[in-house]
Amino acid sequence: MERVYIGLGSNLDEPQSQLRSALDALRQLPETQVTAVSAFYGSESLSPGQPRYTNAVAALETGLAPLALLDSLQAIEAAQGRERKERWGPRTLDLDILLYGDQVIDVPRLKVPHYHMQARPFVLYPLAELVPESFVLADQRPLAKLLADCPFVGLERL
Ligand code: PH2
Ligand code: MG
Ligand code: MG
Repeated sequence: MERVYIGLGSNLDEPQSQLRSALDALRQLPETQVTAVSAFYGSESLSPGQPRYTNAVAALETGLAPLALLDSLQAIEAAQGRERKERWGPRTLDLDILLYGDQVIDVPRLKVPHYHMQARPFVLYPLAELVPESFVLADQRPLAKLLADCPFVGLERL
């Protein structure tokens, strides 16, 4: 079993309900337990002119291999009406693998740790609720330094 952190995001069709449905779907995955869920946070989209996002992070213990987990997450996104028309388009549901144990994964379909997660307050602050005090990112920055480098700006704890 590996400890995995999933970033959840939605900015279409009742985002908070989308996140709650996605958490239920994660709880149904084989070989998987959802061990913790952060608070929900609201923020402006990084892409101007889009609806506000709701984001959260979930901690999982899973026996699914990284690409099997990715397949499962994409199936949940599709089941909740995710349409992939444009990169960074508005979406009913986005499920991103942020961390998969301490593995570094770099294949065309999947890059872990998730790109730029340390620069996005809507990922870092919910993640910080769940990781142990001793957490360090691959670049060796401890959590306190990561948070200091990424101020809690524009985030609303819901
Ligand atoms: N996700 C994006 C683009 N912009 N903005 C916010 N606030 N939250 C997101 O999850 C987000 C975004 C692409 O994945
Ligand atoms: Mg994303
Ligand atoms: Mg994604």
